[in-house]
Amino acid sequence: MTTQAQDALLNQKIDVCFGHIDADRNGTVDREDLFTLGARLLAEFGESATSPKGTLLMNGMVTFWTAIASAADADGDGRLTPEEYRTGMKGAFITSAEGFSQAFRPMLEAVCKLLDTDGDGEVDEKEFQAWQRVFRTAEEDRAAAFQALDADGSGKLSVGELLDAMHQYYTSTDPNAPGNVLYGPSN
Ligand SMILES: [Ca+2]
Ligand SMILES: [Ca+2]
Ligand SMILES: [Ca+2]
Repeated sequence: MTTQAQDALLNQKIDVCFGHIDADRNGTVDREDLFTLGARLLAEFGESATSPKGTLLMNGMVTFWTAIASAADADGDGRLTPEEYRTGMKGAFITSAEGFSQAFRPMLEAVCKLLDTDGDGEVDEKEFQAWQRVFRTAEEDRAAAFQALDADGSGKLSVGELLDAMHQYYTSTDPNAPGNVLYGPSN
């Protein structure tokens, strides 16, 4: 059960995520939107969709989409309204730790592999910023988010730290969860 304040926090964060996916900005999200986002991410990092990293990302997106659509596409039209998207995120991933680890985490891991261009297990600020630019996060928010998450000021985030922040962002109902600032302090 979530309180009204927890639900409001979740809705606010889920709506930001909806904005990331609604590539054509027509107010609903569908598979094509998600693939467009994936293609933009791959282009930003110079990967093809058929490379190992590209395949991992696109497969992760298919799994994610299948799970959220089956939880939320009430009218079966293949599109999710913001309201359906909230329902889907909560039903498929937030109230189900198993759903998160099976159908959401693989996509997030694929994103991290893409960002960690040299494969040393760390993401630097330039890579972090490039990813956030694809998500249309405002420049000042991108910089603030990186600083907040890079707690030891090393200029890098480990993939583990980034995955923890993502997990908190997408699922935590705690207003003080550090990962809430992933897409900017205003969220
Ligand atoms: Ca759309
Ligand atoms: Ca629908
Ligand atoms: Ca790296």
